[in-house]
Amino acid sequence: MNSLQKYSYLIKREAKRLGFESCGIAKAGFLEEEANNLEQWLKNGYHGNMQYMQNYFDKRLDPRLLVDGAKSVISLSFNYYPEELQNKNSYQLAKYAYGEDYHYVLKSKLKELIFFIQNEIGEVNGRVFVDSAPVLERAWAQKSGLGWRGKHSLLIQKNKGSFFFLAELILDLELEYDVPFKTNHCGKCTRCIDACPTQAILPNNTVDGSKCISYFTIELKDELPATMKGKFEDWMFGCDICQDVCPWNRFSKPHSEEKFNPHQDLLEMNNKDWQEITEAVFKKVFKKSAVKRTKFAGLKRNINFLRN
Ligand code: B12
Ligand code: SF4
Ligand code: SF4
Repeated sequence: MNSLQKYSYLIKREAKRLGFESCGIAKAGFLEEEANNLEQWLKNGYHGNMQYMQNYFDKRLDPRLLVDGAKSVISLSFNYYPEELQNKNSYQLAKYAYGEDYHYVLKSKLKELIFFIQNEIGEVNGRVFVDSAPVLERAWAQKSGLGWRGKHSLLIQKNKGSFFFLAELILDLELEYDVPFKTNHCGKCTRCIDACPTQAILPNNTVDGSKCISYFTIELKDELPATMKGKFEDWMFGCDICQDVCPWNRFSKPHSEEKFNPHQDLLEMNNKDWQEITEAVFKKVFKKSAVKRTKFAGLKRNINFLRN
């Protein structure tokens, strides 16, 4: 085993120990194939009011502009599929938001991973990323061999489905690179496209973010548009429809991260409980949750939209 292979092996072993289910490595460089598509996506206004998607265009396409001397992008996945689902007679919350905010939970694991690398390998510089940075996370995951992009645009793995988060480490360390995932296993299936209640999934593996229920219920700070009335089914925060109908998700297994377990009340609450929710209950049920980002008023806005 040469040193590149040895370092890659050690990193993957430690990532697994920290709870990451998959870990793949790609050579850092310019994302040529994605450049035109990203430009087109923005030109078409698919980002809606998510202004942050317009920022750092060049950095988003090249991790070497995010980390000096970057050589490797390490992509990681972390399962969030819950053991128990919400009451059926209840407004729905996206499954990723049941427990503690994943940005904090995963960031601390990524920091542990980078400390491990610095201790085992030596002076390595790098940064950790989860979701909010200008990194095209699914493109890197595919390049690192983790899986393919479904028609709903999310990353899917054959034996695991798609209910996992993605995260990255960008390092100035050369490593052994995995083979990009080249095949697509959606075939003729169009279940996600057919099931999306707002027709946000376009025919070319692209999602018009400005039409997605997740965008409306989480990202949009203004009033919800009347044209969307009656289209959100029961979703009050995020939306899992395109993943729930995906046949690959029959392989989802419950996660084992205690911090992602929901407050018991969250599972038991029904529509009436949600309609009558007080700020005190909101604070209790969503103590460290990503739902706090919409604030109490945001969740109330969404619930009222589903009600009236
Ligand atoms: C912005 C964003 C959103 C937006 C926009 C969604 C989107 N699909 O872009 C909104 C708010 C709607 C959203 C919703 C959700 N999100 Co989100 N989101 C992001 C974020 C921050 C950036 C994504 C991005 O860069 N979009 C921009 C476009 C340009 O990217 P793209 O889809 O790759 O575009 C390509 C295609 O459109 C294609 N294309 C475009 N035009 C054309 C034309 C042709 C001809 C062809 C062939 C291709 C093509 O090329 C483009 C460039 O590669 C990422 C985190 C990150 N930093 O990457 C998380 C992320 C993608 N989200 C995630 C999740 C979990 C969700 C939700 C499931 C949450 C929920 N339950 O409510 C939903 C799923 C909705 C869906 N089906 O996409 C996870 C996905 C994990 C996974 N397994 O893939 C991520 C990776 C966060 C994370 N760290 O885990 N999200
Ligand atoms: S998350 Fe819901 S609204 Fe968004 S693309 Fe998927 S099915 Fe459509
Ligand atoms: S529902 Fe079908 S088309 Fe959509 S991502 Fe899953 S396999 Fe692909």
